[in-house]
Amino acid sequence: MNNTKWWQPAVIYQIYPRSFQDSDGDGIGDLRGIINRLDYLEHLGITAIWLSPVYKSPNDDNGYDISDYQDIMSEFGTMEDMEELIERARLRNIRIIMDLVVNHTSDEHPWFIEARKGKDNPYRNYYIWRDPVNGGVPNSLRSTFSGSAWEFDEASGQYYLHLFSRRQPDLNWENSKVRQEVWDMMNFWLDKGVGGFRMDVIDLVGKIPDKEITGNGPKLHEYLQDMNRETFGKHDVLTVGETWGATPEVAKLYSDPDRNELSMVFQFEHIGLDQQDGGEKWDLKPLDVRELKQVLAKWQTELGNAGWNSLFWNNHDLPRIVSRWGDDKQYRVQSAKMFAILLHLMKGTPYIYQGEEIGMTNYPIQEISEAQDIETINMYQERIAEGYAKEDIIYSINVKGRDNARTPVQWDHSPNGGFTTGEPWLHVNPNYKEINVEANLKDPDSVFHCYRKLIELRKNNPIVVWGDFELVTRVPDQVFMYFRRYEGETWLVTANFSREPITLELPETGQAGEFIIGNYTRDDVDFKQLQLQPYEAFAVKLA
Ligand code: TEU
Repeated sequence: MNNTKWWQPAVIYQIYPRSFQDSDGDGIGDLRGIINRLDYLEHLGITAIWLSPVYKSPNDDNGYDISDYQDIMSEFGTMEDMEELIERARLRNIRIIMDLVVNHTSDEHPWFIEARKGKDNPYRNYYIWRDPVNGGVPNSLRSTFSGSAWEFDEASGQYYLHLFSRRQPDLNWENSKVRQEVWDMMNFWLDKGVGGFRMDVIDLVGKIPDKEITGNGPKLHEYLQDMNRETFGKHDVLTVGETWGATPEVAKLYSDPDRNELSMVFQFEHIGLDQQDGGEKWDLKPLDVRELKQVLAKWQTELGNAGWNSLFWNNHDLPRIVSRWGDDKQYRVQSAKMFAILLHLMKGTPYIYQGEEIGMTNYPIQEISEAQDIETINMYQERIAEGYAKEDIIYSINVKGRDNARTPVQWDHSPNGGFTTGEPWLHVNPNYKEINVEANLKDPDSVFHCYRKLIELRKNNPIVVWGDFELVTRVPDQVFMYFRRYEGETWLVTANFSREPITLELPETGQAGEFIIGNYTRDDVDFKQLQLQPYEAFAVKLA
């Protein structure tokens, strides 16, 4: 393919710096820690790192509340460290993708400090202010982190909008000065040689608060086309938008190359499948594998050539997939590999979230005092006030809470899993003695080696990058099976989503050829009588 972009055959690794590797014993991960682990990431084989925010921040939302876009959080290091990371990664052909958080700033950003000085301040219009309505909030917009999205400012008698924490005031994108500030800041980072941007809640920047429109506002795509032209369009970078409400139709608007917006978006349709209709993420229902198959297959086929998928199970906001939809006890290793094989042989760019590649699990809490995450803590307080039972809230937190993904990376069996010599900012999962990088590296059958092999398969087989996808529908509900086809070659990928063995009869599939990868040792693949073990997954070429 002539028009291949570097990010199409790529695999991206997400680092949540606070929890990755501490180098100075303060209990908080840092840039030096990442630099020290580049060998490991190169060994895994990844193409780029998506770095969650490292900018200056008071950490109300762990760096997603930025007080200076052109400076580094002091706990993480200095701008020199950042430049060193970019350069040392580049020497290994690893690019650094920055997190672009421009829906909002911190309330400690100088723009907001100025803005709240009064209605006449030149920065006032950088944010969204409204007069009270009937002595109360302007309207019923809610914050993702519970409560009203409007916060009253005593001094001026007006409310400001915050779709997240009250310490994350929303920027006013209708103000062209704000957009220019964002472009300038992006160019500052592009000039430093970054490999692109992951764009935090980018679908919100076209909001019309007065009409209670937040996602997919009318000017959203115009803004993104401007952004592309004014900033990264001149560079060979990856841009991925975080777009919670995207459908395939909407995703094409962002990622159709002819429209000059983004490389791809994160879609979250599969992520909502264990959430009750009309409820919040905390209102749980069991996963129906049939729905998962239908949703992922739809995304695989509907983007066509006017878009590009990103593939992920995990990020810093989501529970660990092996605990969520797999079995993190008896079949932890098998189910972790099953999710890897199933996703990494699909079409799109896969994202691995730190620790996923060694099969890290959720870590349940007993008391809310053990939680660190603002979303979790605010929701707990709100639901307690509304009369929910404490046990039920804690249960939901253990299933869905964001701290699950944020416990420190488990490097070895030394105290704190080798993450820090100090007191870790968030509890280390006590299973670190068994589940850690060192043990994974030693064991050729580990989850790590499965991920490593999958990354290599993608690099060496165009069918993984470009092949057409077809879901196999004549299989039991718990079996996820698909074909990839490219230039006369066909691969079949299959996964058993249950703890029970399943026998399949698929004589029409023909003869199996070369075995590509699997999470069990098998002698052969016989489609007339195919016995799948609990959580078994494999890929095989058709003869
Ligand atoms: O997340 C957007 C977002 O909507 C999340 O808060 C999400 O709804 C929730 O966590 C699902 O569990 C992005 C970042 O990924 C998140 O870490 C930030 O807290 C948020 O934006 C605000 O910047």
